[in-house]
Amino acid sequence: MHPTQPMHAMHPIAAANAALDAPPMLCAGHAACPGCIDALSARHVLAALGPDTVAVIPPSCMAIIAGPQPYSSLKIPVYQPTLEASAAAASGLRRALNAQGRRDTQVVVLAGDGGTYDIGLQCLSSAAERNEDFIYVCLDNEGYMNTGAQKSSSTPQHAWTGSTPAGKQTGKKNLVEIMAAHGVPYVATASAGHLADLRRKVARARELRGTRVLVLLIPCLDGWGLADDMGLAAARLAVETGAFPLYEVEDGLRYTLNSQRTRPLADYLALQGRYRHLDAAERAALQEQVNLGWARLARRAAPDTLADLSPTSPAPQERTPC
Ligand SMILES: Cc1ncc(C[n+]2csc(CCOP(=O)(O)OP(=O)(O)O)c2C)c(N)n1
Ligand code: SF4
Ligand SMILES: [Mg+2]
Repeated sequence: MHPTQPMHAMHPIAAANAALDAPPMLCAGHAACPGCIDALSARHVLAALGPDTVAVIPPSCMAIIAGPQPYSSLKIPVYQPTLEASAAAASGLRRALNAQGRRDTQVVVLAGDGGTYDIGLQCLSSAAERNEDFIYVCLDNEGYMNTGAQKSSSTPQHAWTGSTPAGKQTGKKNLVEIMAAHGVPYVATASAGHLADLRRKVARARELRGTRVLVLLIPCLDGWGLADDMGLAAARLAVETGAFPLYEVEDGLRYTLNSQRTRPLADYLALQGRYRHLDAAERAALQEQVNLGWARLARRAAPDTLADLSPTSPAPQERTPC
């Protein structure tokens, strides 16, 4: 418990777990770091998908949380591929299920950012180009966390990691834009700090076919230097400061912004040990990056953004899910 919380207050994670409105597919007693919202996020995603789901989980915190068979914490079948092969494994599972006539069984990937932004990106890009029929959830904790917090291409600029002790020199790769540029049916960001929005997006992804991608921000208690009850608070601040805007992109074209920017980035940075070494210029530079990213997103989500597309312009290439 945080010292400022009253003793009788429910732990934020317990409160978010209590908000589950379907039977849990992820049981208690798993191996996540206490207080981490990786498990909480997966629990809500899987509950929204339901029991007729097969999971693909590459090496990551989520693989540790799922645990080895026969001691899995998940109530659904799990296939653990190599770190680079999640999207190929999901493609193959989808085709095998289709061959068995199980077209309604969902295939979901639960992968980390290292396995998505870096090591599995070629594989995910190929699957997206074929519009393979699965839901890909990136549990983005902005680093290779279960191996000791090394930087990934999702780590933001200036953040400390075990392999960037003076702060990362380059910026965070924009996975949503990369996937949206593939023209897949659905790409969205979501957060366990905004559960109703998260559940709605999983439900939306579930009703579509083809490659659907959800990016969930997972503040890593250890890797980000957070107190063990600050995971949800950090997730909410990421959204409220615009560091992690909630938005959706359909067919690579239609942008919908689902969150507002109500606080300065400094509130989010102050919570985290990984930014403790920053000077004022670096803090200002990060705020400027957020401002630019927000302005670009707001312009894409503006109602008249698609108005310029002439009805006579060539129709996008017709694609059906494999
Ligand atoms: C090709 C390859 N390189 C390195 C590893 C070792 N490894 C296992 S898990 C992992 C970290 C994965 O990071 P991420 O995907 O971000 O998941 P997280 O642990 O942060 O949840 C690494 C480097 C591996 N399994 N395969
Ligand atoms: S290493 Fe970080 S992201 Fe992984 S389970 Fe622990 S707190 Fe969560
Ligand atoms: Mg990671």
